[in-house]
Order: sequence, then structure tokens, then C-alpha cells
Amino acid sequence: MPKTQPPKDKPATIHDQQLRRGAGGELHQTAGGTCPVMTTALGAPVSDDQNTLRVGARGPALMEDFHFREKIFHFDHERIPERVVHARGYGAHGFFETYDSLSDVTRADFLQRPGEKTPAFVRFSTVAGSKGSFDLARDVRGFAVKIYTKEGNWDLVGNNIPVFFIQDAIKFPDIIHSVKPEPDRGFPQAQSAHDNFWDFISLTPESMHMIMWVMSDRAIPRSFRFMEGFGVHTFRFVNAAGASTFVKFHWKPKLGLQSVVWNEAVKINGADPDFHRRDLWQAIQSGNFPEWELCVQLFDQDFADSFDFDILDPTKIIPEEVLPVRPIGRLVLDRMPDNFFAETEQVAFMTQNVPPGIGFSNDPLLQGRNFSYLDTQLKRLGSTNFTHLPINAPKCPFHHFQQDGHMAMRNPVGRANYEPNSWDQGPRESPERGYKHFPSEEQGQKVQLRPESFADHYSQARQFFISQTDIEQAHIAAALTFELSKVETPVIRERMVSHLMNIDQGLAQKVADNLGIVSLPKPADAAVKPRTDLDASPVLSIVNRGPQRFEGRKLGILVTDGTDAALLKKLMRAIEKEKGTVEIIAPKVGGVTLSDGNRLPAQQMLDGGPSVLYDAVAVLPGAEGAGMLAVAPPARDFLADAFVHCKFIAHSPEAASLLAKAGIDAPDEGVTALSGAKDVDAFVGKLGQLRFWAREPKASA
Ligand code: HDE
Repeated sequence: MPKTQPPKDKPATIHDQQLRRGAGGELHQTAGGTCPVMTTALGAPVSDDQNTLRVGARGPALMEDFHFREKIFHFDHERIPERVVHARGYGAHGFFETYDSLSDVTRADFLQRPGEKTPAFVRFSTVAGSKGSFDLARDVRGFAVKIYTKEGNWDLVGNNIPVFFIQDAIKFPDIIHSVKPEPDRGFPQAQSAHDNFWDFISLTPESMHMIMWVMSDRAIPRSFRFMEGFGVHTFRFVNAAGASTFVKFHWKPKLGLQSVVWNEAVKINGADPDFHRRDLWQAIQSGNFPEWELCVQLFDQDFADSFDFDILDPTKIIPEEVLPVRPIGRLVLDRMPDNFFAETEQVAFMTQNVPPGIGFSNDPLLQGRNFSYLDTQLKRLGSTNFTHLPINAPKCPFHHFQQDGHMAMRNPVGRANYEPNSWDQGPRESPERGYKHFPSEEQGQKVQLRPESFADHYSQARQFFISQTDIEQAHIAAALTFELSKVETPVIRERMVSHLMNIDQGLAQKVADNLGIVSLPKPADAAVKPRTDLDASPVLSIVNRGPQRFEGRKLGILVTDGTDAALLKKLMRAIEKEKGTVEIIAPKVGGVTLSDGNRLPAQQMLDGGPSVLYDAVAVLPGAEGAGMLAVAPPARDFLADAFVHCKFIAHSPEAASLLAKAGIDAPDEGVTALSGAKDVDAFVGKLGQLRFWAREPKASA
């Protein structure tokens, strides 16, 4: 045997031997134990995964080492292109349950039988940021739902905002380029607060309604679980007789709507960039399955003709007060993917995935999307066979003659790969069962023309603004001020204010003042005179429609050694009864010793668990602990932030001095001193309001 070779079954050196041992020094289990033998991708057993094949222990590597070559080759190719938009997303499995038969309006198979459950997968996302960006960007959220029906997949690829920036798909690359990092400098990441975005927007009046939504609290949701979703476009339902009904889709969260405030969002991004995905993960893993109702607005051509705006214009809504929504089923998310990449990353949503009974309108944005999504999947997933991936494949039988291509996993079996054929093999079309496009009458010249009926860009922007509470209006003004303050070119800021003049004079004045614009510009030229007669639509406000319960929310309790065990227990029980969750924050993550001598482990250490991670907080130090917290900056921030973010705060009598240190000199009704059990009920009774908004004008002044 040549000298350079180790003895057959033994590691060469003591060091080499150590490499094969686990952290505890024990040998990894092998064939005889629970772990399977490692193999190459082709199944050859691997004997050494610590060392490349070399000529001697210190010699050059050998090309012959196929295991090394295969391992590195595969690693080098682990990334696929991220989505051009909606790159950062998080998905979950669940089901859709039908309430009533909708056979009168649609032949969609999954909407025929009350109580029927159909498997579903949902991916939530931000739009602008790259895959590794943070969750609390001010941005639209994607709300893409795939329902695996027995007659093919239905993808409702929606957003958490019911309108869009543009009216024609041809402008999509422009709006997206403008919001993405500027091409010369490569920043900012996941932010609309920069010149290019506001330059494009200020030159695109049709975006004004969407801008009101994006500058509102809708763009900084507290969690995916507390967001609405919208199909945005007008779609069609088609019934068995071939009759069509227009339909708009809405997802309504069972736990109600909730957002964070901007100062909080900025801090959450530092404290936990994965705040939204962690929230969904924790909710589902703990059995608190998030749920939404699918609601529809159904209408016919007569309604469309009589409505104030064009139902094909994706920058307009139909207010629920004008056309009520009807719940038709519920979506429950009850299972996380086994593997993020295989499912959430590789899922391919496409607006053109519709089963019989659901069809399209002529909305020019929807028509454009129907082209785009197929292209993007080919680029991203690399093969026409992306439908073979389990997450994308239908769960019903399917038969066709498509074949070959990269990574084909299924090909037609038998001689026939075409039809008609004489071999009596393969599938045949079915005029009865097959998808039929709605035969709408269309005529006209070939033109590149924006319809006159799309020309009103301000009236619904104003309607959205006046539908908000004072608090929410103030947030919109603050968001516009923040964003435009990051715009370096004064003329762009002024141009935006000139648009705001057409929406609401007060808003325009406030933003101008905040930006230091001395004299108000002229209102922007409007193609159609903005209307001021549209009634407010109170359902558009988040604050107006609070859930009045704490269910699904999280209380952060800051404790120290000596915390009153009985009080803590009472508080934790009360929150549990409300179906909320509790997280314990302590000076050390190992926990504290309570007043009764018991140890309580913590989930966060003080420095890692700021109050921005919670919906409400309680600060319950013991006497000694209170003194220690009073000189700890993170404890002061914990309280000061909770106060400024209008959270409900409970505190033990010992924490009074800490409140003063945090600048809370005049505790209001949102701050509850817990001196006994009855105070716990009073505190928990308030939590359903989620925030003590009455504090905000003073606290943020
Ligand atoms: Fe998308 N959009 N989009 N979009 N969109 C994509 O498809 C596109 C639009 C939406 O979680 C891409 O698979 C065009 C409106 C969601 O995987 C791409 C236009 C709405 C997702 C694409 C729009 C959406 C996408 C990129 C203008 C709300 C994420 C990756 C006409 C109703 C889906 C991909 C997921 C993704 C094109 C406008 C929602 C490039 C051309 C309006 C939720 O195909």
C-alpha cells in the first residue's frame, strides 16, 4: 500500500477523526442507527464528506472526486431568479370551504356544494423589495391564492389594496422601475421614498387613488392575518346556461383589520425584519389558523352602465355601501410548507389560471397580466414544465399531449402524442365539460387609446381620504410628508402637492407646510373636474372597523426577579381567555425568579424584545427590578415607544418610577396601574380597542 493512503477503514489523523465526531464527541450514527447513509444524487454511498480526494494529506485535489464535484456544482446553482416584483413572500397551505351553492351565477365546480372543502395555497408578499428585504416596508402586499379545484387550479392573484397605480399594463415596467432601487446608485431598497418613484407618480395622475391607499396605514399592516385581499379587477362568473355576471372579489380577515404606525414599522424592521413571516409561522404552528371570508360584489351590465365610473378601470372601486359584498366561503390556512423553496419560492401564480365558470373582463390591466405571468414563470423556473412541480400541479386528473422540454417528469404514454389519432389513445376535447370563453360582443377600430371613461383621477382619491378617521388622515399626511421629504428635487415635491390640491385642500396645505413649501402651487390640470359629491365610505377606514377583541394579538410582559406571581398569573389567564398570546420579556432570556420563588423562563431578553413587537404591554417588575429597569435604556425605550405608539400599557405599582423615566408624566386612560385582580379585568377589557388613539395627537406633537 503506498504511504500516502490511510488504512482502509480508519480516518487518517486524529484531527480527521475529530471532524467525524459530533459536537459532544460521540460518533454520528450511521447505517446501523437512525440516520440513513449519505449518498450522491445518483445514490452512490459516500464514505467521506469532510475531505476532498487529494494526493497525500497536503497535496492537490483530484478531478476524480465526483462527490465533491457534484456537491459544489449543485451548491453553485442553488439560486433561481427572484421574482421581478413580489420577490419577498411567505406562503401557507389551507383550504377553501364553500358556504352556499352559487350555481345560479357560476358553474365553477368548487362553488356548487355547500360545505365542500378545496385545497388552497396562499403566498403573501411585498412588491418592491428584493427577497432579503424587510417585512415592514411601506408597500402594497400581494395576496395570491391558488385553489386546487376539481376542474383545474384557480389563481386569484390579488393585493391587499383594491386599486392599482396604472390603468394599462404597458406602464407596468415603468412604475416598477421607478419604485425599485435607482439604476445608477442601486438604492434605496424596498422603499418608495425617493425621487424616481415620486417623479413617475407625480407625472401619472391616474395613480392618485392608489397613492392615497399606499400612504395610508394599509401599506404597513400589523400582520398578514389582519389584512384584506382584493382581486382588484372586475372578473366574470359564467353559469351553466352561459349567462355572465360581473364579479369583484374581496378577502375579509376574520380577526379584523389592523396596522402599525410608521415609527413602529421602522423600528420593527430593525428588531425583527421577519416580523410578518414569523407571525404567520407562529400562528399556524400554534394551531391559531388564520381565516378569511371570500366575499363577492355581483353586478350586471345595467349596474355597470349606471355606475359612476368604468367597471373596467382598475383605479376605481365600487364602494360597499353602493354594492354590498356577499360572503361565499372561507379560506383557512392550517399548514406551513415542508420546504420554503420547493413550495413558497417555486409556486407559480398566473391570472390566466381559471376553471370553467370564472372568466375575464376587458380590464386592460388584467388583459396585460394574462400575458405576463406565463413568461415570468418560464424565466424564473427555467422550463415549460414548471406545472410538473408538486406545488403547481393540479390535484385533479389531467390529460394532454404536451411533451418533452427541460425536466419533463411526465410524458404521454403509448403511441399517440397527437389528436385526432386512429389509435383510440389519449384525451379528447369535451364541448360539454370544457372551458368556454364568454362570447362577449366586441367591435371597434384597432386603436391605442385610453377610454374617456377612465379620465377621472381624483374623485375616488378624495372619497378614500374623507372616509378615514382624523387619526388615519393624519397618518396619510405624515406618510406623504416623510416620503416627499426624501425627494431631493423640489419641483417633484411641488408637483405632488399640486395633485393633492385636487384631492383635499386641507391635506395639500398640511403636506406643503410640513415640507416647508411657502406658497401653494396651482392645482394640477385635471382631465375631468374632480367630484366632491361622492359620499364617504366608512368601511374604507381600518380604525372604524376595529375587531373589538384582542384575539390573535400579543401582549408583551416585562418581568424581573420578584415579579408578583399571582398578578402575573391572573393577567396571563385573562389574555388566554381572550384568545390572545403572551410573551415574557426579562433582563436575561434564562428567566426570573418570581415572588413565590418559582422560576419563569423568558422568550426574549429585554434588549431583544422591544415593545414594537407587541400589540400591548405590561411592565410588572418587583421592587428591586424596577430600580434596575429605571436605569436600563432598553426598558425606558420599551415604555416610551409603547406610549407613543398608542398601545395599552399595564404596570405594577413598583413600575411607576420607570414610567416617569420613560417620559410618561401624565398617564392617560390607556395606562392602567395593576394594584389588584380587578385592575387586570379593567386592563384586558380595554385591549379590544387595540390602540388608545386618543393619545396620538398629544403624544406625537
Ligand atoms: Fe403582478 N406580477 N403584475 N400584479 N403580481 C407578478 O409574476 C404584472 C398586478 C401580483 O406570490 C409577476 O410570478 C403585470 C396587479 C401578485 O408569486 C409578474 C401587471 C396585481 C404577485 C407580474 C401586474 C398584481 C404578482 C412577477 C400590470 C394585484 C406575486 C412574479 C398589468 C391585483 C405572486 C410572478 C406570487 C407577480 C406582472 C399588476 C398582483 C412579472 C404585467 C394589479 C400578488 O408576472
